[in-house]
Amino acid sequence: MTLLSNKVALVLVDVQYDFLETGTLPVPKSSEIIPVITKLMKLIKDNGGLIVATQDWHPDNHVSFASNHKDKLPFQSTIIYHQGIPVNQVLWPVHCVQNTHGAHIVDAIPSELIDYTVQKGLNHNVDSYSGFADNQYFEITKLAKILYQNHIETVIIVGLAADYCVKMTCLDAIKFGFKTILIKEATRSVNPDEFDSTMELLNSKGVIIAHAKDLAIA
Ligand code: VGL
Ligand code: ZN
Repeated sequence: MTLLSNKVALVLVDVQYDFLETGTLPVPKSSEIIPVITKLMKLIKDNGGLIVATQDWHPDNHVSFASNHKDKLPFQSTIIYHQGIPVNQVLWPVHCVQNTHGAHIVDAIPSELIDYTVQKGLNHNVDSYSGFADNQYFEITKLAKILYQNHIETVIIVGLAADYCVKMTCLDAIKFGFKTILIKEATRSVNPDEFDSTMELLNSKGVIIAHAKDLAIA
């Protein structure tokens, strides 16, 4: 189906220890995607493509951590205020704290094939699900610039978690004008019940939901 060319970038979203089954914010069956991603990375590199990894990289006082709110538990929601604007925020267990093992991109991913790493979630006042921008679009990351400067036209997105950071990265990739492909076998949801509805929503917004075996070589 899809023809790979040197105008393609593979974007690895948050493939970090805290999102594995053994992490602090476990995504069910997440480790199953690692071999699929590794194979895709080799395929992309063999065809001259670019590989960019995003990395959730929070300070320990981050607003998304339930432990930083009085009387709140992980997976509850609350209203936070960012620059005076009320924002609905899901509260999470402490995860991906800067310079901890949990924030490390998993070692089974061949790091020598990653061209750029884009960190996100550094501002403690606002969460950042998308690899392109924070949740309020107050600041963008360097991801769009990296892709534009490398003349990328198509992005293939994989990683964790399908219903949060992968979803928001796909939606922003569409907004930034990229042909956007999500590989179904290379992503998993925090809430497995939301997987199918997330795929339907992304498809309705123009994201191509593809299978790893659909990727052919130009
Ligand atoms: C993520 C919740 C909080 C993700 C990151 O990578 O999907 N989810 N931080
Ligand atoms: Zn996070």
